[in-house]
Amino acid sequence: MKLLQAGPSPFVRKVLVTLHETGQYDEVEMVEVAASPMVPDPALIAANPVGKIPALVRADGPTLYDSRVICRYLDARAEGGLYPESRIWDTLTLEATGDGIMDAAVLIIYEERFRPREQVSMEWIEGQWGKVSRALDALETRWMSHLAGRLDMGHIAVACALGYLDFRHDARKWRVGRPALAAWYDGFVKRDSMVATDPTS
Ligand SMILES: N[C@@H](CCC(=O)N[C@@H](CS)C(=O)NCC(=O)O)C(=O)O
Repeated sequence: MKLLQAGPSPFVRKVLVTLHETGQYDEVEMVEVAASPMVPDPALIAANPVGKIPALVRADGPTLYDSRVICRYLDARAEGGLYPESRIWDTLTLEATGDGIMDAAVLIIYEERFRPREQVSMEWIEGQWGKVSRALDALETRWMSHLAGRLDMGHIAVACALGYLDFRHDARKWRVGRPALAAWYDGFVKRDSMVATDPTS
């Protein structure tokens, strides 16, 4: 299998953490591509018409794209138990919450990176941060008992989202007012899979 990926993408990190947690990391070759909404990499578009990473090229089937699809496939392949049937809807909703934080956090970076300075909208950026902030509050108030439980894909998505906030939006200080989530993350980030995929190292 080949994983089309680039730099510190939190969506790619979800896949990498899943590969580590399910013991499949050595079965995947990493292929660096350029993920840009303005000038998409031809190699990436050939694999994923939407032009986004991650994409997983398989020898025995069509290419998979979108981290949710890839992670679920990898988990099924290794029987990793990251999508437990007994709490599947909670797990998927928590994964969507982590992904939603990533989407908004990445779009803030894109607004600043890809738009001419005079077109950058602070209102739009703050709207995106509002999504991040509300999702973090929901994690703090409603999801801590789930996060304290056995590892599933919800944990991985939330941890990758928080790691991305540390990496790109440190100045926003997401930990302030969210002590339970901060304590959970400070423990989770010590897992081997998180250490091995740390975007700052
Ligand atoms: N829902 C997708 C989101 C992936 C995504 O947004 N990837 C970004 C990099 S972090 C990307 O490829 N952006 C290029 C673009 O928007 O054209 C997933 O879960 O894989």
